[in-house]
Amino acid sequence: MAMLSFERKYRVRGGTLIGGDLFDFWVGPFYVGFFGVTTAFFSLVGTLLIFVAAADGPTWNPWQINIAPPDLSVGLGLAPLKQGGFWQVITVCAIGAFVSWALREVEICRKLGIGYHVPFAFSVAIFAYVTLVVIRPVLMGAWGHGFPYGIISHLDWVSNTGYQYLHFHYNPAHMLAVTFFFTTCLALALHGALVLSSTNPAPGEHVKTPEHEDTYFRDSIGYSVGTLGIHRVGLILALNAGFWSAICIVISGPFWTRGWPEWWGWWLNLPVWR
Ligand code: 07D
Ligand code: 07D
Ligand code: U10
Repeated sequence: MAMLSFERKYRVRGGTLIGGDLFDFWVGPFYVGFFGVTTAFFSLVGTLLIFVAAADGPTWNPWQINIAPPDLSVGLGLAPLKQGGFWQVITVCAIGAFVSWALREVEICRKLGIGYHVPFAFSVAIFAYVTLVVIRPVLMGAWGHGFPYGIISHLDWVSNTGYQYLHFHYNPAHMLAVTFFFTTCLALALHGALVLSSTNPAPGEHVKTPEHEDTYFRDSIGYSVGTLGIHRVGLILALNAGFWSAICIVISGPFWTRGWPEWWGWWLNLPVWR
């Protein structure tokens, strides 16, 4: 079915979580819905506040704009706008926008009658972000532990935070997260390559079947996970990358305050070496 005639068929009312028919319409290609309105609201207000806060700073160089969280001395209190308050309101807007976007995804899934896999996956990214700017700062007792909003400044935060624990590569959850990121790339490269190799043949050649794809991996590594299976594998790998990222940062500070190399002391102290 051509895309446009399909859209005519499914673009009917219903499936909304909230607001009934109120915002149940499309603007051009975009479905709106109650959560489209809240997404638009939070992202507009949040972006506007980034500009207002930047106007207060020393530069309009997009790389150098920096909107910092409050000083650690503010603890978990509210700060004046220009001393971290902007960061706090922008954080509320960001979470409002991300969560609204996820719920808008849910409404679109309900309209289509498909599973909630996409909003679930996006929720893991939101979880990583909320871990960085809410969960970990709350556990450590100050909003000042959140990362600053700025292209270069957030990199400085990652580096500084890493070195506070001496050598972040020794964080075992960071190892898991990094491994999942690398494996996700490997899996996507293999999958993209395999699908193109069999379904996008040279001119004059036949398109091959999923059996060809299965057989390629049986021949090369002795096992094929299958054409549906590879998508499960991909999703599980990618979700684990985000999940273990959140874990690696939330344990740094709230649950482990020394250098990460020291954590491996348990290994050196195993009775078997003595
Ligand atoms: C390709 C989908 C499209 C999304 C894009 C990002 C903005 C920000 C706002 C000037 C894969 C849009 C960017 C809206 C502009 C202002 C105020 C997604 C794709 C193109 N980072 N990070 C980047 C964010 C964190 C780290 C780039 C966001 C943590 C490192 C971009 C967040 C830590 C490096 C960016 C976030 C961290 C980057 C490319 C939120 C650990 C790089 C991102 C909300 C996770 C790389 C100069 C990309 C770079 C980079 C955005 C959080 C580390 C500016 C929105 C605190 C080490 N990050 N980041 O392609 O070049 O993502 O930086 O959590 O090297 Mg970051
Ligand atoms: C948080 C983004 C969420 C995004 C959302 C959506 C918009 C809209 C609009 C485009 C989680 C945003 C959308 C704004 C845009 C339009 C229209 C994703 C998030 C909700 N590290 N490290 C990680 C590696 C080192 C350190 C994670 C590698 C050093 C710290 C990942 C290396 C030290 C932290 C990772 C390496 C160090 C991390 C990041 C190599 C520094 C974190 C991915 C090869 C000296 C962070 C939760 C992530 C983390 C994190 C990889 C090196 C420190 C596993 C490969 C040794 C302090 N590192 N790292 O989390 O876990 O994505 O954050 O050396 O905080 Mg690391
Ligand atoms: C996959 C796949 C597959 C496919 C695929 C894909 C995965 C099976 C079949 C998809 C993959 C690709 C296309 C590949 C490329 C993708 C990437 C590399 C990922 C990264 C993507 C990007 C960088 C693009 C990001 C772009 C985005 C997010 C779009 C930006 C959107 C907007 C600016 C509009 C958003 C819409 C909203 C908020 C809802 C509706 C709102 C409007 C239309 C705006 C108007 C607003 C209203 C009417 C509401 C009123 C607003 C109010 C009241 C607020 C007022 C506030 C005031 C303060 C006044 O597996 O194979 O193929 O294709």
